[in-house]
Amino acid sequence: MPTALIGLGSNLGDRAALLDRATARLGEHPNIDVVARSKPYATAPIGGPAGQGEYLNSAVRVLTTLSPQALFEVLQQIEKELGRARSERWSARTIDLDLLLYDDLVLETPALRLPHPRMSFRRFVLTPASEIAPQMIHPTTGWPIRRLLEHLDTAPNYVAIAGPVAVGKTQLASEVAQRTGARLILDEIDPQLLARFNADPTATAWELETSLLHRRAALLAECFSNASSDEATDLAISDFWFDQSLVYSRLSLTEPPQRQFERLWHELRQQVPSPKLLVLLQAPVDQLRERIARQGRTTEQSLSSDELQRPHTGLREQAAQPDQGPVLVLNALDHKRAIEEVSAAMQAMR
Ligand code: PH2
Ligand code: MG
Ligand code: MG
Repeated sequence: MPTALIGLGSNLGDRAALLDRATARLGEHPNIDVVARSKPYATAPIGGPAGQGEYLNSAVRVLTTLSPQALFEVLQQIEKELGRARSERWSARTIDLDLLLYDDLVLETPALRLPHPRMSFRRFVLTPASEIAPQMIHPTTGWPIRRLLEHLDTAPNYVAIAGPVAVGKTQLASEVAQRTGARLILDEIDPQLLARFNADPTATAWELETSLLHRRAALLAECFSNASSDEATDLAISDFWFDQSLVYSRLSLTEPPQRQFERLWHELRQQVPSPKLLVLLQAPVDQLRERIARQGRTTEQSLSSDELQRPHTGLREQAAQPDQGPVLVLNALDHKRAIEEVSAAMQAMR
C-alpha cells in the first residue's frame, strides 16, 4: 500500500487541539491508516503578513489506498471542516495540511505538486518529518529526510542563484539581500576580458571561463573565511552558482580543454562552500530574448533559440546531480513572488 507523508501546521485558535482533530479525521477515513505521528513543534512563522502568532507543526505518516489526488482532496476537505479560511498567501490559519510525499512519486499538476516544492529546505517541515520518516526518500534530491535536515544543520546559510543569462539573477539577489540583511556576493568580470570575448568568443572562451571560476572561488572563500563575528547576519546570497561554470564550459569549450576545465573546477570546488539552497530561475526563451535586447547585450543578441535554451537544460541537469541537495525552481517573470519565495526560504532554512 502506498505511504504518504503529511505536514500539519496551525497558528490560529487552539493549535494543539486542531492538530489532534486533523490527525483523528485522517485516521477515521476508511482508506487512510495513520501509522506514525510526530510531536508538535513550536516554530516561528515564516513569510506572509507580519505579526502572526507562533506555529505548532507536526507530521504524520499514513498508508493509503487513495490516489495522490484523492488524498489531497481529503486534506482540503479536513482543512475546510476545521475552519480554514483562505486569504493572503502564507497568512495565519487554523490548520494547514500539506501532502509532502507520496511514495517516491514526482508529480506536476496545476493543483498538486509532489514532492511538496518547499519541503526540502524548511526546518519546520523537516524536523517533525525526520522524527517519523527519517529514511523516506525525497525523490527529486534523492536524499532521505534525515539527510535534508542534517544539511540544514551543517551547510552555511548561503543561497546561490542560477539561471540563464538576462534572467534577472543580480536583481533578485540584490533585492533579497536588502530585504533579509544577507551579505550579497556578486559575480565580477573584467570588462576588458569581456570585450575581447565579445570580439572573438571561441578564442577567448577558456580564458573567460577560468577567470570567472577563479574569481567566484575567491569571492566565496573570502565571504566565508572571515565568518566575521561583527556581521549582523550569517546569511549570504550570490547571483551565481559555482557549478554553473561547469555547465557553460561544456557549451563553450571543445573536448580536451573542457576536461582540463572540469579538473580545475573540481579542485577549486573543494575549497568553496556549497549553498544550503540553490535557486534556479527560469523564463521562456522569447522573454529572455526581449530582456537581452533591452539590456543591449550584443553577444547574446545573435544566439538562436536553441542556443538560449541549452544553458537552461544544462543547469537543470546539473541541479539534479545526486550530491546537489535542495533546489527551488522559480519563474523569473513573477519578480515580486520570486523575492518573497527566496526571502522566506532563507528564514525557513536557518
Ligand atoms: N506554513 C506556511 C508559511 N509559514 N511557518 C511556520 N513556522 N510553520 C508553517 O507551517 C508555515 C509557516 C505555509 O503553509
Ligand atoms: Mg503549508
Ligand atoms: Mg497548504
